[in-house]
Amino acid sequence: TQKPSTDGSVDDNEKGDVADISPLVGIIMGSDSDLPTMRPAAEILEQFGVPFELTIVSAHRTPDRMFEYARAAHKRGLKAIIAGAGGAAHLPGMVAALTPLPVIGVPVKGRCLDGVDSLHSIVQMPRGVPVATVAINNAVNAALLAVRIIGASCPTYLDAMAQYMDDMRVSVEKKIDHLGTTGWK
Ligand code: RP5
Repeated sequence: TQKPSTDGSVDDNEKGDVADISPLVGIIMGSDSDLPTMRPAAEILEQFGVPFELTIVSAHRTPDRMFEYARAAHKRGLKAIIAGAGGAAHLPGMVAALTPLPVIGVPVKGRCLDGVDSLHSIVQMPRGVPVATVAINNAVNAALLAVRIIGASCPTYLDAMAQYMDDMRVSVEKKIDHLGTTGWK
């Protein structure tokens, strides 16, 4: 496996260097038109040093590929799948039906209906087949959740998440200091 870049291509400089790193997270999406929305997930995983792969798998246009991908995912060593889709967004739910891995769904906002169609398609799963659904277009949270899932059994990623949370607190506190307060603490 070569380290994928955030646009799904492989950087020539990376070839050979990281050939043995197996991806822990799979980022899949229904169409290349989802890439601008899903790319931030890849950026977060890069930031945390989580090996990942990124590709297009469409529930409707490439159903056989979806079956193959989802059925093999855990055997290839993936620990979580982030699936983004828009409109009649069946990809996350169908993948969750086919894999025992945790699936995180990202509702992608399409050209109509403000992404509520995608949200409802992904979040309204039947009992027994969970998809952890994040907010519309919030691929960042999908990746952070994937890091937490992996971190539950890997102290390196757990510590990195604790650090991320602390950095976030500090950055908000700086803004509070900058803004000042009016009558409260
Ligand atoms: C879904 O249909 C994709 O996930 C995408 O969000 C939406 C539109 O796809 P394109 O027509 O832009 O390829 O399957």
